[in-house]
Amino acid sequence: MSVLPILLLLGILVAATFQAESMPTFVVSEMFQNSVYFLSKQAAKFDLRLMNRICKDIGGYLVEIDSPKEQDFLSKFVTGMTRHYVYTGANDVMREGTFVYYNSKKPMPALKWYENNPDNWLGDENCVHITSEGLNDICCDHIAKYLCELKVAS
Ligand SMILES: [Ca+2]
Ligand SMILES: [Ca+2]
Repeated sequence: MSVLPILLLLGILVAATFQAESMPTFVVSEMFQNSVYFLSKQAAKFDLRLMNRICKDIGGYLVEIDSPKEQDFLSKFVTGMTRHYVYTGANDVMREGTFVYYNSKKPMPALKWYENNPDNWLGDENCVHITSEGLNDICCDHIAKYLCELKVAS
């Protein structure tokens, strides 16, 4: 019996493992106030816990928008960068209609929503992505990109 098929299979397994463990890469924003933002280059099935973990691995957390100015900055940063949804850390998973940030658990302040949103469409929109015209609530598991926020010492 030839060992070639076994070697090929091993090669595929090694390649798949390498792929799964390779670090995601990011596009980095300019500094805004005391933060820089990392936009994931790869789109992947979103998961609040997993993406916040990845953000933590690089020293940050899933983005928490604290002011209309910060929203404006981020909306400009991601617009034109990608056709994918860009998730934030905001969600109303725990309590419908009450948006909080995943990492800090702090409530999301009053920010600009996209027209007629949040609408919890089909009763299943508990995560929040950035659009050029405001925030929109969507399902938590789209294939999408996400933003990490890293605090920079002032
Ligand atoms: Ca909701
Ligand atoms: Ca919506």
